Amino acid sequence: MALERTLILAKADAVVRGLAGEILARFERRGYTILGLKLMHVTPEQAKRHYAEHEGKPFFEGLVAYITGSPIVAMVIVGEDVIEGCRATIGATNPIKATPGTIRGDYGQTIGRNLVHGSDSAASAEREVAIFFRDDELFPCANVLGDWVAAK
Ligand code: D4T
Repeated sequence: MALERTLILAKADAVVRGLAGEILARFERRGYTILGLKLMHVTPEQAKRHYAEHEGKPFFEGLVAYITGSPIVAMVIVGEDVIEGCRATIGATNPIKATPGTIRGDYGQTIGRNLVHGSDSAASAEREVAIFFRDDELFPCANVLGDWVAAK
């Protein structure tokens, strides 16, 4: 077990459909701690940094347009093995393959509108948190066990 943090995005389609609260609630109910939370407009520069690994792929331009086209809700969440836990709650990338009970399995139809992002490794999480949050936008707080969780 490791105390980790992860970047979660309730993407534009989730916010437009009024599902940002439902998505946040799923992580809260697992007992994870919210360290940062904001509604924001993603710039093309932030989107390209975030999805750098997909640059050049056929879906890249559409992905950038989708995440910059309407506000998203970004969150930093902390917990024991939170990266794997959040990805399990989110479900498979393609909603049609996602298990019912997961966010994508319950609310998604297509891979191009899959509602939510979750970091896939500790290294990705650190890189991605820095794209979306300044240090002073993260708030240390007590977790479910009463332990103090630092912002870094
Ligand atoms: P994110 O990054 O949004 O949490 O998704 P995943 O980690 O589950 O999946 P990913 O990085 O492989 O894909 C990023 C993003 O690109 C969209 N996508 C992906 C797409 O529109 N068409 C595709 O063929 C693929 C592979 C969906 C998620």
